Amino acid sequence: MENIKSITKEDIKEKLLNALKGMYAKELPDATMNQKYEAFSKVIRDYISEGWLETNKQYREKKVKQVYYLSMEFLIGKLLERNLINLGIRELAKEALADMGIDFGEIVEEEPDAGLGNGGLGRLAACFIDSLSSLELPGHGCGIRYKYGLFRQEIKNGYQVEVPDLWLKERYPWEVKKENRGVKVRFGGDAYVATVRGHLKVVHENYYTVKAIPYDIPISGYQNNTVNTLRLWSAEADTDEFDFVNFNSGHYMQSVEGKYTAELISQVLYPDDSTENGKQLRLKQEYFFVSSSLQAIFNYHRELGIDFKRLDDYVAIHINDTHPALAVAEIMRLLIDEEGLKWEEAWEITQKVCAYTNHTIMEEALEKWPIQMFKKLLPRIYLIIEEINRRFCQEVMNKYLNWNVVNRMSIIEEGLVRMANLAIVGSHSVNGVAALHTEILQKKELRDFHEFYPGKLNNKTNGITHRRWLIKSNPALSAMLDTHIGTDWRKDPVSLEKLMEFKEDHSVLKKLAKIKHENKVELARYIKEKNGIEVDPNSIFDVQVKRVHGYKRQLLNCMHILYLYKKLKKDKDFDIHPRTFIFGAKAAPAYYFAKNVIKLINTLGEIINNDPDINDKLKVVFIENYSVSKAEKIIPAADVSEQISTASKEASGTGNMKFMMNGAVTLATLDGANVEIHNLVGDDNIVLFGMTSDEVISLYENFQNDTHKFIESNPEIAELIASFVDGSLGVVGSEFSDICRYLLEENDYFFVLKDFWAYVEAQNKIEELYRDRERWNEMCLVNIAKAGYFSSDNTISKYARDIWDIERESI
Ligand code: B1H
Repeated sequence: MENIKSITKEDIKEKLLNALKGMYAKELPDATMNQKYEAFSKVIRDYISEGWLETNKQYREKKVKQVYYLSMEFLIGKLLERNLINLGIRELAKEALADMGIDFGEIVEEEPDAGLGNGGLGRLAACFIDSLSSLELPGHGCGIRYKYGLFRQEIKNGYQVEVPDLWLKERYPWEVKKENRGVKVRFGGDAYVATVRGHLKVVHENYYTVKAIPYDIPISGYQNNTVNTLRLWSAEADTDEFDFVNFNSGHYMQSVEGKYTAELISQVLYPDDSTENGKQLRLKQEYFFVSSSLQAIFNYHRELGIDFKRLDDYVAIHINDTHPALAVAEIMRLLIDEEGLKWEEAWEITQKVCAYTNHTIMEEALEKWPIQMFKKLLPRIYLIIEEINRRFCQEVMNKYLNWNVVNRMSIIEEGLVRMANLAIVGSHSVNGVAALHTEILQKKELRDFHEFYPGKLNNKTNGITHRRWLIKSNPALSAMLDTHIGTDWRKDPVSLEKLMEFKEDHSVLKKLAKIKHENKVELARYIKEKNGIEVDPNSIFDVQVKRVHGYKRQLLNCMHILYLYKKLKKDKDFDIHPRTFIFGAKAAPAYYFAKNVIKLINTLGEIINNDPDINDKLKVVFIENYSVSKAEKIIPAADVSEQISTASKEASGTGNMKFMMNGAVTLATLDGANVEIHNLVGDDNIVLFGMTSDEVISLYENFQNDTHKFIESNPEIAELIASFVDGSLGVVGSEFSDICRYLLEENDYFFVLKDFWAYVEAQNKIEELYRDRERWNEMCLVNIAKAGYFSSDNTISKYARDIWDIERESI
């Protein structure tokens, strides 16, 4: 890599001018902003390229063990500024651009957000590959190059409208197409065991193939020379196969159709978060990227001449949720059909190579595929899974002599292939994503497996990269930290703890408050520009940004806002510190309840923001199209972090960690990683409320339909619910029918009402704490100081040591 320190301003300027000439035959004054962005990114990519070559060379020459993180989602966001930071030239680049009359902010804004994920799961994958490179660990991401990422959200008349995300409309400067590294993926046909020249052999015939073309994105490390790869696969028609036949026989339309059918596979990301979709195309996507990734990995290692019986010395495969669980069967296929290994040998290696992360206990997220669909699409893989299952069930039967247990654990059951069971059986490690989540898996959801495979089920609490979520998104706080605790935290975020020394230092606390205030001013300016709403930076910025879901309970937040509003209107003596409630959230397009919640938030905003009686004490703001880049603007400006899921339902959460790192106070249930935040900061620096996960779980165990009774004995709550339908929110009564159905007919499945008063009380506590500003600032400081524990560097070090067995390799 170009020595980080030898890059000069003059060099950047000269290269940028040359790039503009080379790419567009343009001089600077004639270039559009997008051309400047693309040319500039190309210059930066070139700086990274040498490290990329060198990294690949060393990995190859030394045959180091590498991990491949298989994930349907990589929510990477923008890359330009991240790469500048990693090269150590953010300031230099700013100056170079300024010299040329280019505004840095504008150029950065030109980059599309690569929104190749839904939420936490996809963003976690992005943080993990970031950490792998910064820790100099040999590890790469493998995923799908969706032509359309997660839909863009527009709010029209308070409703969510989905618009396609054309992120590849212009050239994407960070990717490199590797045409020659393409592979073919087989679908359909017939698979059976036959005797060929006296030997039993598996035959797979009459299949069709789809071409998989990799696009590689360099993932640079923080001020080191490591550059790993994010490889995203794109589907293309295999023109060698049917196109020409059809063309020649005059079946022009059919051949074109074939092309579109093939390309459909990598066309669009399914927009469901924590819900399984069950469509055949989704299964096709899963096999497509699993097979192409593994074929490429096998090709690479075949070229290296390794002994496949020792594959686990060279390769670790990580299965991110069940979506890539087919990897288990695909590795078996490659080892047996292609490398000629025996079943037992292949199985031992497969288990050693694979590891799986579970991200949710929500029943509706569990992937189960109907056998008929599965068999038809992936006949060879189905045969393998049948055999894995036959052997596995035999083992379980031998141990327990009990069919009930076998049925519970079987991979194939009731006409369905259960992907979680496949992933668990085929892996040597299964991990949950927060201590509480893992405990629930061990005690409940995966209890049988925990007993059958002692030690396999372990915890790895999620993390976030402090490089994006602090260094990049909060430069003022970063600079202040440098001044007071030195710069060690940049490479070793746990040393943010040094800040604790200043817990009672009045001037440091004041500085923190000033930075927060400035970030709030900036967000207020943005809100004014985008929403046309005037918000006061002196009000409490109370933020809930995440996907909308019943269990995340945006409805609880809304009901509290409505409660405050009504109280302010009714009771002239009731006073509160001014509060700005900020939401950002996308709803899955077919999730009607969630869409109803978005309309409710916007309706509340419409009424409250324009009510002169309220006198600016309350504001409600919905930020359109929540994304990684929006999060980077919003989170540094938050005072209160809303983490209010029904206890036991949020596996971990990662937004909670980002807010903490930026000095917001968490208002939370004891769910997911909130439990660990609480343990770190102590009772005094977090505000907790609501039922515990044990209470929630036991309520579910004998679920009572007692919502109506509850409402009857709570007139204030009855009044709130009534206002959804009585026209007092300025909309017709049927407008919130999905919400009313949820509360009244579905018996408030996520216990919004049962936790309501506890939440009101917790919000009062927030208010009280905020009034004592010195005390509040102290809480902010403690949160920042303790946030290093949640750095994804910390998490990834544990994966590397305990699961993957990979080592640091300095380039
Ligand atoms: C999480 C998902 C998820 N858990 C299915 N499960 C999907 C499931 O497209 N699908 O089919 C997409 C996403 N996502 C989240 O993972 C958890 O809810 C969070 O609590 C957790 O922090 C995050 C990362 O572990």
